Amino acid sequence: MKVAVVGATGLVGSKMLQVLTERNFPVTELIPVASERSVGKEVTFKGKPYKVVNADTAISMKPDVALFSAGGSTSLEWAPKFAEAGITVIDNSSAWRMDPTKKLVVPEINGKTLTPEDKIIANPNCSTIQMVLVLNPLHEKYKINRVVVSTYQSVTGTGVKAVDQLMNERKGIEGEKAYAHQIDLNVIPQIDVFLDNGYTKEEMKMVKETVKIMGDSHIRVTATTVRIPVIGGHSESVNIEFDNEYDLAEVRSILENTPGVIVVDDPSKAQYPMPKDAHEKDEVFVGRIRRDETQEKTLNMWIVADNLRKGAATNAVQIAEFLHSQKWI
Ligand code: A2P
Ligand code: 11C
Repeated sequence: MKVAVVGATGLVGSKMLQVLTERNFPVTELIPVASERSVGKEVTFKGKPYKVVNADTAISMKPDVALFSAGGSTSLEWAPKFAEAGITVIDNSSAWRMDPTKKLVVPEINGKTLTPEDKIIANPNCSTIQMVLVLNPLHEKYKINRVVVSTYQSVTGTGVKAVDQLMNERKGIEGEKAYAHQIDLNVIPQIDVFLDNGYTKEEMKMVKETVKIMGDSHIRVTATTVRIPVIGGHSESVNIEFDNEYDLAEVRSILENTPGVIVVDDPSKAQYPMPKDAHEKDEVFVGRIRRDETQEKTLNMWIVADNLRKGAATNAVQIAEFLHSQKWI
Protein backbone atom coordinates (compact mmCIF):
# COMPACT_ATOMS: atom_id res chain seq x y z
CA MET A 1 0.00 0.00 0.00
CA LYS A 2 1.26 3.49 -0.88
CA VAL A 3 1.09 5.65 2.23
CA ALA A 4 1.60 9.42 2.33
CA VAL A 5 2.44 11.06 5.66
CA VAL A 6 1.76 14.79 5.43
CA GLY A 7 3.84 16.54 8.09
CA ALA A 8 6.42 13.71 8.10
CA THR A 9 9.15 15.97 9.54
CA GLY A 10 7.04 17.02 12.55
CA LEU A 11 6.73 15.42 16.00
CA VAL A 12 3.47 13.56 15.28
CA GLY A 13 4.46 12.80 11.65
CA SER A 14 7.71 11.13 12.69
CA LYS A 15 5.82 9.21 15.39
CA MET A 16 3.44 8.04 12.63
CA LEU A 17 6.43 6.63 10.70
CA GLN A 18 7.60 4.85 13.86
CA VAL A 19 4.12 3.41 14.60
CA LEU A 20 3.60 2.28 10.97
CA THR A 21 6.90 0.38 11.27
CA GLU A 22 6.22 -1.11 14.71
CA ARG A 23 2.71 -2.28 13.81
CA ASN A 24 3.96 -3.67 10.51
CA PHE A 25 1.40 -1.74 8.48
CA PRO A 26 1.72 -3.06 4.90
CA VAL A 27 3.53 -0.05 3.41
CA THR A 28 4.98 -0.80 -0.02
CA GLU A 29 5.90 2.82 -0.70
CA LEU A 30 6.16 5.75 1.69
CA ILE A 31 5.53 9.30 0.48
CA PRO A 32 6.80 11.76 3.11
CA VAL A 33 5.26 15.20 2.67
CA ALA A 34 6.24 18.48 4.35
CA SER A 35 6.38 22.19 3.59
CA GLU A 36 8.34 23.61 0.64
CA ARG A 37 11.31 24.31 2.92
CA SER A 38 11.77 20.58 3.58
CA VAL A 39 11.33 19.34 -0.01
CA GLY A 40 14.34 17.23 -1.02
CA LYS A 41 15.33 16.40 2.56
CA GLU A 42 15.51 12.71 3.40
CA VAL A 43 13.38 10.79 5.86
CA THR A 44 14.35 7.24 6.90
CA PHE A 45 11.63 4.61 7.02
CA LYS A 46 12.37 0.93 7.75
CA GLY A 47 16.06 1.65 7.13
CA LYS A 48 15.47 3.15 3.67
CA PRO A 49 15.80 6.84 2.74
CA TYR A 50 12.78 8.59 1.18
CA LYS A 51 12.84 12.12 -0.28
CA VAL A 52 10.35 14.63 1.12
CA VAL A 53 7.93 15.98 -1.51
CA ASN A 54 5.28 18.71 -1.43
CA ALA A 55 1.55 18.02 -1.25
CA ASP A 56 0.98 18.56 -4.97
CA THR A 57 3.62 16.00 -5.93
CA ALA A 58 2.23 13.57 -3.35
CA ILE A 59 -1.22 13.64 -5.00
CA SER A 60 0.35 12.93 -8.40
CA MET A 61 2.04 9.86 -6.85
CA LYS A 62 -1.45 8.44 -6.09
CA PRO A 63 -1.13 7.10 -2.53
CA ASP A 64 -3.92 4.80 -1.23
CA VAL A 65 -4.11 6.64 2.07
CA ALA A 66 -2.70 9.87 3.52
CA LEU A 67 -2.09 10.44 7.21
CA PHE A 68 -2.13 14.21 7.85
CA SER A 69 -0.49 15.97 10.78
CA ALA A 70 0.63 19.31 9.41
CA GLY A 71 -1.71 21.71 11.18
CA GLY A 72 -5.29 22.82 10.57
CA SER A 73 -4.71 25.22 7.69
CA THR A 74 -2.71 22.65 5.67
CA SER A 75 -5.51 20.11 6.24
CA LEU A 76 -8.23 22.58 5.26
CA GLU A 77 -6.43 23.34 2.02
CA TRP A 78 -5.10 19.91 1.08
CA ALA A 79 -7.32 17.18 2.54
CA PRO A 80 -10.18 17.92 0.06
CA LYS A 81 -7.71 17.85 -2.85
CA PHE A 82 -6.40 14.43 -1.77
CA ALA A 83 -9.98 13.17 -1.25
CA GLU A 84 -11.05 14.42 -4.70
CA ALA A 85 -8.17 12.41 -6.16
CA GLY A 86 -9.65 9.31 -4.48
CA ILE A 87 -7.10 9.22 -1.63
CA THR A 88 -8.52 8.47 1.83
CA VAL A 89 -7.32 11.06 4.36
CA ILE A 90 -6.94 10.43 8.09
CA ASP A 91 -6.48 13.87 9.56
CA ASN A 92 -4.92 14.56 12.94
CA SER A 93 -5.66 18.31 12.91
CA SER A 94 -8.72 20.02 14.36
CA ALA A 95 -9.84 21.17 10.88
CA TRP A 96 -12.63 18.61 10.24
CA ARG A 97 -13.44 17.22 13.66
CA MET A 98 -16.67 19.09 14.27
CA ASP A 99 -17.79 19.07 10.61
CA PRO A 100 -21.12 17.17 10.72
CA THR A 101 -20.28 15.46 7.41
CA LYS A 102 -17.05 13.97 8.83
CA LYS A 103 -16.58 11.12 11.33
CA LEU A 104 -14.46 11.70 14.43
CA VAL A 105 -13.04 8.29 15.22
CA VAL A 106 -11.53 6.35 18.08
CA PRO A 107 -11.64 2.86 16.52
CA GLU A 108 -12.43 1.01 19.77
CA ILE A 109 -15.47 3.26 20.31
CA ASN A 110 -16.98 4.22 16.96
CA GLY A 111 -14.81 2.63 14.25
CA LYS A 112 -17.84 0.64 13.13
CA THR A 113 -19.61 3.84 12.01
CA LEU A 114 -17.09 4.23 9.16
CA THR A 115 -18.14 3.44 5.59
CA PRO A 116 -16.20 3.27 2.30
CA GLU A 117 -17.66 6.71 1.47
CA ASP A 118 -15.71 8.41 4.31
CA LYS A 119 -12.81 9.99 2.45
CA ILE A 120 -11.74 12.49 5.14
CA ILE A 121 -11.72 10.93 8.61
CA ALA A 122 -10.86 13.05 11.64
CA ASN A 123 -8.55 11.90 14.44
CA PRO A 124 -9.56 13.48 17.78
CA ASN A 125 -7.47 15.70 20.05
CA CYS A 126 -4.98 13.80 22.22
CA SER A 127 -6.43 14.80 25.59
CA THR A 128 -9.91 13.77 24.37
CA ILE A 129 -8.83 10.34 23.05
CA GLN A 130 -7.28 9.14 26.30
CA MET A 131 -10.29 10.32 28.31
CA VAL A 132 -13.03 8.81 26.11
CA LEU A 133 -11.30 5.44 25.92
CA VAL A 134 -11.85 5.18 29.69
CA LEU A 135 -15.24 6.93 29.82
CA ASN A 136 -16.95 4.93 27.07
CA PRO A 137 -17.15 1.48 28.71
CA LEU A 138 -18.33 3.13 31.95
CA HIS A 139 -20.94 5.13 30.06
CA GLU A 140 -22.26 1.94 28.46
CA LYS A 141 -22.74 0.44 31.93
CA TYR A 142 -23.80 3.37 34.18
CA LYS A 143 -24.65 6.31 31.81
CA ILE A 144 -22.49 9.36 32.36
CA ASN A 145 -24.24 12.60 33.26
CA ARG A 146 -21.33 15.00 33.84
CA VAL A 147 -17.52 15.00 33.69
CA VAL A 148 -15.17 17.53 35.33
CA VAL A 149 -11.65 17.21 33.97
CA SER A 150 -8.37 19.02 34.68
CA THR A 151 -5.37 18.19 32.51
CA TYR A 152 -1.62 18.23 33.03
CA GLN A 153 -0.28 18.25 29.47
CA SER A 154 3.13 17.44 28.03
CA VAL A 155 4.98 20.06 25.97
CA THR A 156 5.16 17.52 23.11
CA GLY A 157 1.51 18.45 22.40
CA THR A 158 2.73 21.80 21.08
CA GLY A 159 5.46 20.43 18.76
CA VAL A 160 9.23 20.55 18.35
CA LYS A 161 9.54 24.24 19.27
CA ALA A 162 8.02 23.69 22.71
CA VAL A 163 10.29 20.75 23.53
CA ASP A 164 13.24 22.98 22.53
CA GLN A 165 11.94 25.80 24.75
CA LEU A 166 11.72 23.52 27.80
CA MET A 167 15.18 22.00 27.23
CA ASN A 168 16.78 25.40 26.51
CA GLU A 169 15.28 26.93 29.65
CA ARG A 170 16.53 23.96 31.67
CA LYS A 171 20.08 24.56 30.37
CA GLY A 172 19.82 28.36 30.68
CA ILE A 173 20.10 28.84 26.90
CA GLU A 174 18.18 31.66 25.16
CA GLY A 175 16.14 30.45 22.19
CA GLU A 176 12.86 30.54 20.32
CA LYS A 177 9.73 30.48 22.50
CA ALA A 178 6.63 28.38 21.83
CA TYR A 179 4.79 29.75 24.88
CA ALA A 180 4.12 33.27 26.12
CA HIS A 181 5.68 32.30 29.48
CA GLN A 182 8.56 30.26 30.85
CA ILE A 183 7.50 26.60 31.00
CA ASP A 184 10.36 25.09 33.04
CA LEU A 185 9.61 25.20 36.78
CA ASN A 186 6.20 26.62 35.89
CA VAL A 187 2.58 25.66 35.10
CA ILE A 188 0.64 27.46 32.36
CA PRO A 189 -3.19 27.30 32.63
CA GLN A 190 -3.65 28.00 28.93
CA ILE A 191 -3.57 25.56 26.02
CA ASP A 192 -4.33 27.07 22.62
CA VAL A 193 -6.18 30.38 22.29
CA PHE A 194 -8.91 31.80 24.54
CA LEU A 195 -12.48 31.87 23.19
CA ASP A 196 -15.25 34.38 23.96
CA ASN A 197 -16.66 32.19 26.78
CA GLY A 198 -13.41 32.40 28.78
CA TYR A 199 -12.44 28.80 28.00
CA THR A 200 -9.51 27.85 25.78
CA LYS A 201 -9.92 26.08 22.46
CA GLU A 202 -8.32 22.94 23.97
CA GLU A 203 -10.94 22.94 26.74
CA MET A 204 -13.80 23.24 24.27
CA LYS A 205 -12.30 20.45 22.15
CA MET A 206 -12.62 18.16 25.16
CA VAL A 207 -16.23 19.27 25.70
CA LYS A 208 -17.43 18.92 22.10
CA GLU A 209 -15.33 16.04 20.79
CA THR A 210 -16.31 13.78 23.73
CA VAL A 211 -20.01 14.17 22.89
CA LYS A 212 -19.42 13.55 19.18
CA ILE A 213 -17.22 10.44 19.64
CA MET A 214 -19.45 8.87 22.29
CA GLY A 215 -22.56 9.84 20.31
CA ASP A 216 -24.56 11.09 23.28
CA SER A 217 -25.39 14.79 23.64
CA HIS A 218 -26.62 14.10 27.18
CA ILE A 219 -22.99 13.91 28.43
CA ARG A 220 -21.87 17.24 29.88
CA VAL A 221 -18.13 17.95 30.13
CA THR A 222 -16.35 20.90 31.72
CA ALA A 223 -12.56 21.19 31.40
CA THR A 224 -9.50 23.11 32.58
CA THR A 225 -6.46 22.34 30.43
CA VAL A 226 -2.97 23.07 31.72
CA ARG A 227 0.55 22.82 30.32
CA ILE A 228 3.23 21.44 32.63
CA PRO A 229 7.00 21.01 32.10
CA VAL A 230 6.74 17.32 31.21
CA ILE A 231 7.64 15.23 28.18
CA GLY A 232 6.13 11.80 27.70
CA GLY A 233 2.41 12.13 28.13
CA HIS A 234 -0.70 13.94 29.23
CA SER A 235 -2.26 13.32 32.66
CA GLU A 236 -5.87 14.01 33.59
CA SER A 237 -7.77 14.24 36.85
CA VAL A 238 -11.32 13.18 35.97
CA ASN A 239 -14.48 13.39 38.11
CA ILE A 240 -17.38 11.41 36.63
CA GLU A 241 -21.01 11.64 37.73
CA PHE A 242 -23.20 8.75 36.56
CA ASP A 243 -26.98 8.54 36.24
CA ASN A 244 -26.88 5.11 37.89
CA GLU A 245 -25.13 3.80 41.00
CA TYR A 246 -21.92 1.93 40.36
CA ASP A 247 -19.85 -0.67 42.14
CA LEU A 248 -16.16 0.20 42.56
CA ALA A 249 -14.92 -3.37 42.06
CA GLU A 250 -17.06 -3.64 38.94
CA VAL A 251 -15.63 -0.34 37.58
CA ARG A 252 -12.13 -1.78 37.99
CA SER A 253 -13.11 -5.02 36.32
CA ILE A 254 -14.75 -3.19 33.38
CA LEU A 255 -11.60 -1.11 32.86
CA GLU A 256 -9.29 -4.12 33.27
CA ASN A 257 -11.25 -5.77 30.45
CA THR A 258 -11.26 -2.75 28.12
CA PRO A 259 -8.92 -3.19 25.13
CA GLY A 260 -6.24 -0.49 25.10
CA VAL A 261 -6.71 0.39 28.78
CA ILE A 262 -4.40 -0.72 31.61
CA VAL A 263 -5.35 -0.27 35.27
CA VAL A 264 -2.38 0.73 37.47
CA ASP A 265 -3.87 1.29 40.89
CA ASP A 266 -2.20 0.03 44.06
CA PRO A 267 -1.81 2.89 46.54
CA SER A 268 -0.16 0.58 49.09
CA LYS A 269 2.77 0.18 46.69
CA ALA A 270 2.66 3.78 45.35
CA GLN A 271 1.46 2.38 42.01
CA TYR A 272 -0.42 4.81 39.79
CA PRO A 273 -0.04 6.00 36.20
CA MET A 274 2.68 8.55 35.43
CA PRO A 275 3.83 10.08 32.13
CA LYS A 276 7.34 8.72 32.70
CA ASP A 277 5.90 5.18 32.50
CA ALA A 278 3.30 5.84 29.78
CA HIS A 279 5.95 7.31 27.46
CA GLU A 280 6.34 5.25 24.24
CA LYS A 281 3.39 3.01 25.17
CA ASP A 282 0.22 2.69 23.08
CA GLU A 283 -2.12 2.01 26.00
CA VAL A 284 -4.07 4.43 28.19
CA PHE A 285 -3.29 4.02 31.89
CA VAL A 286 -5.84 4.60 34.65
CA GLY A 287 -5.48 4.64 38.42
CA ARG A 288 -6.42 6.45 41.66
CA ILE A 289 -9.92 5.04 41.10
CA ARG A 290 -11.99 6.09 44.10
CA ARG A 291 -15.39 7.27 45.19
CA ASP A 292 -16.14 10.99 45.25
CA GLU A 293 -17.28 11.08 48.88
CA THR A 294 -19.04 14.43 48.46
CA GLN A 295 -21.58 13.20 45.96
CA GLU A 296 -23.56 10.05 45.12
CA LYS A 297 -22.90 8.05 41.92
CA THR A 298 -19.65 9.93 41.38
CA LEU A 299 -16.12 8.68 40.82
CA ASN A 300 -12.61 10.16 40.70
CA MET A 301 -9.76 8.80 38.62
CA TRP A 302 -6.40 9.66 37.05
CA ILE A 303 -5.74 8.94 33.37
CA VAL A 304 -2.33 9.07 31.63
CA ALA A 305 -1.26 8.33 28.04
CA ASP A 306 1.52 9.16 25.60
CA ASN A 307 -0.14 11.99 23.70
CA LEU A 308 1.92 11.39 20.55
CA ARG A 309 0.91 7.70 20.44
CA LYS A 310 -2.70 6.77 21.35
CA GLY A 311 -3.40 10.51 21.44
CA ALA A 312 -2.28 10.99 17.83
CA ALA A 313 -0.14 8.63 15.69
CA THR A 314 -1.34 5.26 17.02
CA ASN A 315 -5.02 6.20 16.81
CA ALA A 316 -4.52 7.40 13.20
CA VAL A 317 -2.71 4.18 12.23
CA GLN A 318 -5.43 2.10 13.95
CA ILE A 319 -8.02 3.87 11.76
CA ALA A 320 -5.92 2.98 8.69
CA GLU A 321 -5.70 -0.62 9.93
CA PHE A 322 -9.49 -0.74 10.27
CA LEU A 323 -9.98 0.61 6.71
CA HIS A 324 -7.46 -1.92 5.42
CA SER A 325 -9.19 -4.79 7.26
CA GLN A 326 -12.43 -3.80 5.48
CA LYS A 327 -10.51 -3.67 2.16
CA TRP A 328 -11.53 -0.01 1.68
CA ILE A 329 -7.89 1.03 1.16
P1 A2P B 1 8.25 21.42 7.82
O1 A2P B 1 9.16 20.59 8.68
O2 A2P B 1 8.74 21.51 6.42
O3 A2P B 1 7.91 22.74 8.42
P2 A2P B 1 5.16 20.15 14.20
O4 A2P B 1 3.73 20.15 14.57
O5 A2P B 1 5.98 19.14 14.96
O6 A2P B 1 5.78 21.51 14.25
O7 A2P B 1 5.22 19.69 12.63
C1 A2P B 1 4.42 20.25 11.61
C2 A2P B 1 4.61 19.45 10.32
O8 A2P B 1 3.76 19.99 9.31
C3 A2P B 1 6.01 19.52 9.75
O9 A2P B 1 6.34 18.28 9.14
C4 A2P B 1 5.87 20.61 8.71
O10 A2P B 1 6.86 20.59 7.68
C5 A2P B 1 4.52 20.25 8.14
N1 A2P B 1 3.94 21.33 7.34
C6 A2P B 1 3.75 22.62 7.67
N2 A2P B 1 3.19 23.31 6.65
C7 A2P B 1 2.99 22.42 5.63
C8 A2P B 1 2.45 22.50 4.31
N3 A2P B 1 1.97 23.65 3.81
N4 A2P B 1 2.43 21.36 3.54
C9 A2P B 1 2.91 20.19 4.04
N5 A2P B 1 3.43 20.06 5.28
C10 A2P B 1 3.48 21.15 6.07
C1 11C C 1 -1.78 19.99 23.04
N1 11C C 1 -3.81 18.78 22.59
O1 11C C 1 -1.42 19.17 23.87
C2 11C C 1 -2.87 19.71 22.06
C3 11C C 1 -2.19 19.26 20.79
O2 11C C 1 -6.12 19.59 18.24
O3 11C C 1 -4.75 17.98 17.75
C4 11C C 1 -3.10 18.71 19.75
C5 11C C 1 -3.98 19.74 19.12
C6 11C C 1 -5.01 19.07 18.31
O4 11C C 1 -1.27 21.11 22.94
